[in-house]
Amino acid sequence: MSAVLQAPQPAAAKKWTKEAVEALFALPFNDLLFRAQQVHRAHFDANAVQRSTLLSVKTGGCSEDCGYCSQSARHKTGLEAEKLMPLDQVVAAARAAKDKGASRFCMGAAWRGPKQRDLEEVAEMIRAVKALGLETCVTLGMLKDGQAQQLREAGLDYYNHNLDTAPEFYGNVITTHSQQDRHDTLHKVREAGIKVCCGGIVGMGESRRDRASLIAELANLEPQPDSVPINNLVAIPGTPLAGAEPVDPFEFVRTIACARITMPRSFVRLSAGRQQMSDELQALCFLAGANSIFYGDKLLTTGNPEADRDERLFARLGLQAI
Ligand code: SAM
Ligand code: DTB
Ligand code: SF4
Repeated sequence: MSAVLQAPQPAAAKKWTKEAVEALFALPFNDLLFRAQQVHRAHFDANAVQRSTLLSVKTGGCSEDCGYCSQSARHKTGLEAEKLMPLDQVVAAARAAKDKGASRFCMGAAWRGPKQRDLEEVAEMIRAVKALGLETCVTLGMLKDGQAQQLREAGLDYYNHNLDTAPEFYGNVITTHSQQDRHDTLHKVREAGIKVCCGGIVGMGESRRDRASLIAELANLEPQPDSVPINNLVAIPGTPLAGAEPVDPFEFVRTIACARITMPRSFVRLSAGRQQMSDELQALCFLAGANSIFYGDKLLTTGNPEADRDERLFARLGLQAI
């Protein structure tokens, strides 16, 4: 019998164990991709890719010590900290993103969490972006009681808050907050009726077992996240992870495939690190079930492929933007 048919299924309680995800990772590459395509096609148009544009509305000077991040005040990355961006600049960037064909606009702030005053300004941004006819997403760090509700009232569609890595590996990368803190914020977001965007990073020196454990954690969130960004580490000089060994590109594709199989109805986003990828590698990621990208020439502080390059790639692959 082919390994495809023997591939593991979630346990009866519909919980994914890290062992079951590890067994997916261990499948022959072609079998894993075939299985991911089957799942993908059962739930999505296989040729449609959603596009979100990112804007850093508050850059740098963050109190947290996340080992991958250019924006931590604890790392000497040469990044200049900026104040919260004025509303008119945010609206101009959102309008440009819409004109280029993005469907969602995601605003990121380098905070441990927002202060009440900040939150009110961000709520204004959400209202204004929403009025342009874009879906809205923000990523502001940890939320206190009542803050998610305020964001929802402003019309927020998605909140991005990543689990980032396996629970067992989290303390190797971040010490100023715990992964449980992240779960607590995700709970508040869900309770407020906001859709959850939650994923992680590959290539921080974690093992395959850790990657399987991250995917199992994400897949066991109830309900599963609406969007799952899978970031390939962008190694930033001056951060503790500047010298991290890049992950084998096929291992990255496997991670996407495992996310697709375990989270069949979620949008899986091929996220940071795309600028360093060939068109062929990106095509493999789409084949593995990625159906969302960050679109526009900048992520938060690092580069992303130019929109024109993505347009050409979509045309060559016959992909439609949604
Ligand atoms: N401060 C907020 C937080 O931590 O949730 C929001 C911004 S933070 C930059 C959002 C996410 O970007 C992180 O959780 C991480 O997954 C991703 N990220 C940050 N720097 C990265 C890098 N150098 N390479 C890949 N992903 C990165
Ligand atoms: C996510 O998972 N990836 C995005 C978004 N959510 C906010 C951020 C990627 C940041 C990459 C490094 C940088 O540009 O600073
Ligand atoms: Fe701050 Fe977020 Fe960067 Fe961590 S990932 S240092 S919380 S901006």
